[in-house]
Amino acid sequence: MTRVPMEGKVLSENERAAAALRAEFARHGVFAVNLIGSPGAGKTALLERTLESYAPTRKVAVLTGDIQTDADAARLQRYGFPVRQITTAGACHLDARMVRRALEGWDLANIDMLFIENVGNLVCPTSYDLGEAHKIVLLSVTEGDEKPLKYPGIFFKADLMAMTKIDLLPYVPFRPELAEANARSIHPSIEIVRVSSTARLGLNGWLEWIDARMTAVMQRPDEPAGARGSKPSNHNPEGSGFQWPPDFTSDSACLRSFSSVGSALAAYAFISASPLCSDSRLKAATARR
Ligand SMILES: Nc1nc2c(ncn2[C@@H]2O[C@H](COP(=O)(O)OP(=O)(O)OP(=O)(O)O)[C@@H](O)[C@H]2O)c(=O)[nH]1
Ligand SMILES: [Mg+2]
Repeated sequence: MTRVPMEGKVLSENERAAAALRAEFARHGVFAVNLIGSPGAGKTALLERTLESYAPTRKVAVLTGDIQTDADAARLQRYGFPVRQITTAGACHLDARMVRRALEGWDLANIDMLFIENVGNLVCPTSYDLGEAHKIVLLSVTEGDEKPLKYPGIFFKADLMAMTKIDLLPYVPFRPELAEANARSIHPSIEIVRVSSTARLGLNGWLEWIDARMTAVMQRPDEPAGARGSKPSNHNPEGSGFQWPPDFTSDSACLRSFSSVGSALAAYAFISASPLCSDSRLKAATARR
C-alpha cells in the first residue's frame, strides 16, 4: 500500500498562510486570538459577554466558525461590531486561508482586536495556526475534569484556559482544582480564568487578561504578533534543545495515541517510545537521556 502524505502537506501549506496572516496582523496592529473548545463549551456565549462589555468605539471584530450554520454570527452581530461567519461545510476546524478570505473587504487598520471562534472541537483546530497571538482553550465544567489529560494537545498550545459554566459547579461532579492541576501537568505555565457567561461570574478576570495581553503584544511592535504572544508550535518546555511537542500533528495515529496519555512527561516518554510517532529528533533526544 502506498501512503500519500497529504496531512503533512496541508499543514505546511497552512503554516505558510498563517505566517502571511501573522505578518499582516503585525503590520496593521491587529491582536488576534483563537478560541478553541468542544461543541457547546460556551465560546459564543463568552464572546457575547465580551462584546457587550465593550464601548462602541472599540475597534473589535469577530470571525466565527461553524460546520453548517450562521447561528453564532447572528448572535454576535447584535452587539454592533463587525462579525462574519465562516461556514466550513463539514471541516472540523478553521484554517488560515479561510480566515484570510473572511477578512476580505475589512480594513485591518480599523481593527485592533480580532476574536476568532473556531469550530467546536477539541482536537482538529489544535493543529491549524491561524496567525493568532494566542490560542485560548475553553473547558466547560460539564465536560469532565480529566479532559486536559485526554486532549493534551490544545492544553499544551493554549496560553489561557477559560473554565466555563462555573455556575453549574454545584450540579456536576467536576473538581475545578483537579481540572486546573491536570491542565498544568500538560502545560505548567498555562494561565486560567474561571467564568460563567450566564451568571456573569469571573468576567473581569477574562477581560483583564485579554486587555493585558493585547497591551503586551502591541507594546513590542518590532516583533511579529504571533512571535510575541504565542508559543511557536514546536515550543520546547523542557528547555533541552529539541522540539516539543514533536510534529506528531502530521501523524494522526501518533496523535490518537498521544491523546490517551496523562502528564506532559508521561506523554513525552510515550511518544518517544511509540512506533507510531515519527519525530526522530525527539527519539534521539530520548535516547540520550
Ligand atoms: N449554565 C451555563 N450555560 C452556558 C454558559 N455559557 C454558555 N452556556 C450555554 O451552553 C450552550 C452552548 O453555548 P454556546 O455559547 O453556544 O457554545 P459554543 O462553544 O459557542 O458552541 P459551538 O459554537 O456550537 O461549538 C448554550 O445553551 C448556552 O446558553 C454558562 O456560563 N453557564
Ligand atoms: Mg459557538
